Amino acid sequence: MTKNEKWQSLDGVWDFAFTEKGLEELDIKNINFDTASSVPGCFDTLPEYYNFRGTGIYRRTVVCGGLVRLFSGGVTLRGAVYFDGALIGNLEHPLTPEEMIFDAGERKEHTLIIAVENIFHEENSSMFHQYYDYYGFGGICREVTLEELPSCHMERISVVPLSYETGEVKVTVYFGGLLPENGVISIQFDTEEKEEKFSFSGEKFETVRKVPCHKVWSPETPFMHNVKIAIDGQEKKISFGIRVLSWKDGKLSINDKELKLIGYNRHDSHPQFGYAVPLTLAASDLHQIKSQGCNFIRGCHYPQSHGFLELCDRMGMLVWDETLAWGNKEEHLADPLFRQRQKEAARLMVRDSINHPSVIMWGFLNECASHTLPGYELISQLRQTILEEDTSRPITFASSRGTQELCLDLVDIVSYNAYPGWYLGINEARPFHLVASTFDELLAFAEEKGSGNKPFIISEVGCAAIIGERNGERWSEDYQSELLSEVVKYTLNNKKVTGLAIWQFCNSRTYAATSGIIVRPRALNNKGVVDEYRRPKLAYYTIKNMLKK
Ligand code: ADA
Repeated sequence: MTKNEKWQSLDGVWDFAFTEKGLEELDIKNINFDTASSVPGCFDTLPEYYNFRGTGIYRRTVVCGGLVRLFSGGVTLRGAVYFDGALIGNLEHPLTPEEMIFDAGERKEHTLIIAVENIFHEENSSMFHQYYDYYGFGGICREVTLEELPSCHMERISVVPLSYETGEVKVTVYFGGLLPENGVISIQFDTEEKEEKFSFSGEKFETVRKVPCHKVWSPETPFMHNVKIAIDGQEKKISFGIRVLSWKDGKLSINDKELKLIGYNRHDSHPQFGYAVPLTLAASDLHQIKSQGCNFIRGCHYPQSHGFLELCDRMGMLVWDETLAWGNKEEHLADPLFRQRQKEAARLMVRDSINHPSVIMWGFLNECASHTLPGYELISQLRQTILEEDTSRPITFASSRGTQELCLDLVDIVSYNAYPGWYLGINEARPFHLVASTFDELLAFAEEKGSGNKPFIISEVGCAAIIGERNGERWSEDYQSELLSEVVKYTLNNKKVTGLAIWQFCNSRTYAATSGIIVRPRALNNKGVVDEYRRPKLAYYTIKNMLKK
């Protein structure tokens, strides 16, 4: 992350207005900003707008001039940005980091408006459908920053570790604006006194450097290095870790040491904050997870925030980062605009998170129709898109298609969501024996399809428990605890299973289903091992005891 005198955080108090109109119907010059709100924040967690659907309009002034980069860490569900009343661009990738570079004109006080709509659109191209099993909160959920840029500027930097033994890293700097024929770039690692200078031209500068006195990043030793990179008029400081991932012979390794991943799916969700989870709460979640002996988080089902990933980097937590989606159907996967947006979202996510050592795999399209031809096509396009940006991490997605799955040849890690003991075995009182048979069958299927040599992750498994219910039946804490202890035992005892992401860490807001046998009491997905306020259920302690042995 870059912080210098040209850079400003726009987080804080903004003027606010709400309207039931959609983004396209706004008359932006005639908005009555009658109240204030916070950025980041989800407006529909506030009492006046609780559960409302419409557009939240945020306004503030900002002093800047010349070429500027506006960065948004993520809005939901879609947004539009206005500068001095003129539309600058749209934010069409929910909860995904996006930026806009534009000319702000004279350096003075300007008016910035970000309007975000939480109205559902049900066309096939829509990125956020109402049926998703997570609530469609509306707001500017993550940070907003602004940087004034020189005419030739660094657009982004990636630092990819090449060897944990020698400390070699590949530094790539991408430039934008007016490209000089003979620019000078300087690179300085950590507290080194000397900076190295190089000349550059064109859009990209690439060099392999050996980091002086390097220390290796691992979950046990999460050591972070820094590099300061400067060109005329601009300086950026990037944090990175030196660790190398490999995936072969059914194993996923970090620095040649085999990993066993155990942890959770985690929604960035809280009843009072929606997706705008404060950093303190994210830190507290991670401490709770870590204190159980877990080392893995699947960031479901959207890219993770800067703050969260920074915490994971520093705490040695390993992360699966994925794009926003949920159970997308064949007709979505075949839609050209949906495809385009998914590919853009994957590119934005990878570019934004590439320097975080905690991110150890890329994912997309949770539980899509991956048993269909359109699914196969889009998954191969997404794989290609990610490989264009990063080849240092394995690619996966969570399949719910069991032995109908068509896309195992397109992933580096086979990942399956399955719910033995909950959705499977619904007519049995204690179907815990289904845990082993379900995952044994999926492992055998992967083998049969020629993907038996790929690491295998149980990317979701779990069951709901209402806090305080202790009658041993479904929906009780004891039932959840017994089921999850079977799952953890199976994972720990099975060499073929590389990882487990239990569904889920905390209860998360969704909708109360109106039909079907399995409903969502209190409009929450109640499968957390802690509830929505992070109060531990029995399973939390059971897992802790098993892992800490
Ligand atoms: C799916 C899905 C999760 C959640 C879960 C459940 O596997 O990927 O987001 O909805 O089911 O609780 O049923």
